[in-house]
Amino acid sequence: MEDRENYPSLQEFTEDPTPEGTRPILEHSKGSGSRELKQGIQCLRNQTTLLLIGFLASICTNIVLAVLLTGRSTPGTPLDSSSLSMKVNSVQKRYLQLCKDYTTLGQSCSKTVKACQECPEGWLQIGGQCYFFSNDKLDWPKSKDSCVEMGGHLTILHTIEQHDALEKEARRIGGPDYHFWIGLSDTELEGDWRWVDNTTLQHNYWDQQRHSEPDNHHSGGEHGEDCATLDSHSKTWFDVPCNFLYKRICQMAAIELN
Ligand SMILES: [Ca+2]
Ligand SMILES: [Ca+2]
Repeated sequence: MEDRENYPSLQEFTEDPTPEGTRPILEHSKGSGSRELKQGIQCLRNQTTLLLIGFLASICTNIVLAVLLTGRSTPGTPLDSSSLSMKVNSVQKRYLQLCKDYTTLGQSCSKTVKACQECPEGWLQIGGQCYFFSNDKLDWPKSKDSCVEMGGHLTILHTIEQHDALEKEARRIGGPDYHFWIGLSDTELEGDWRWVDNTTLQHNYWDQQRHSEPDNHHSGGEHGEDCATLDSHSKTWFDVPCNFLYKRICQMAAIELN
C-alpha cells in the first residue's frame, strides 16, 4: 500500500510540464544520484506489478479451487470430466506461472515476498489436501454449503490416515465443542451412507464400543439421525440429527507448486 502511495509523488517530482507536454527533469541530470533514482522508480514499478500479480495469483487460486470442486463453469451448467480436467490444468498452470513471476519480481527488488502456498491461508495441509476447522457452528446442510462457498466441500475420509490426522488436529484445537460435521449422510436412503461426492464408505469409524452407532435414534426428531460427526475425544463417528449445530471440517485439494 505504501508503495502505491509513494509512486505518484515520485512521478510528479520527475516530470516538468511544458507547452509541448510533460518533460522528464531527470533527462538533464547526471551522476549516480540520477541512476539510483531511476533504479528506485523501476523498482517501485516492479513492486506495483508485484502487488498486481500477487492479487491475480490470489484470484487464480480461488478460480482453480472453485472449478475443481464445484465442477461447474456457470451455475446450472455441468461440465464433463475431460472439459473440467482441461480447465483445471489450464488455470493451475496460470497460477503456477503467476507465482513464479511474483517470486522473481520480489527478488529483483530485494523484497521479501509471501511464498505461494499450496493451501489457502488458515487451512491446514495434510498430504495433498487442505483442511479448514471452523470456529462457528451450523447445521449440516448449511455447513455443506459453507464449505462449497469457500471452494471446498465437507471433508471426506476414505483412509485411516486422514481420519487419524483430523481427529488429532480437532483434539489439538481443544475446547468444549469437540464434534465436527464431516461430509457423510444417509439422507437419501436410510442406512445408505454416502459422502458428499456420492461415494460409498470404504472404511468406517462409527462408535460401536460405547454406543451402537449409527443408530438413527429418534430422540432428535421424527427424521432420526442422518448426518455424521467426528467426535475428536472418542475418535469415532456418530450419526446425529442434521439440524443440530456443530463446527465443521471443510476440505479441498492442495495445489502442487513443484
Ligand atoms: Ca439415518
Ligand atoms: Ca446416533
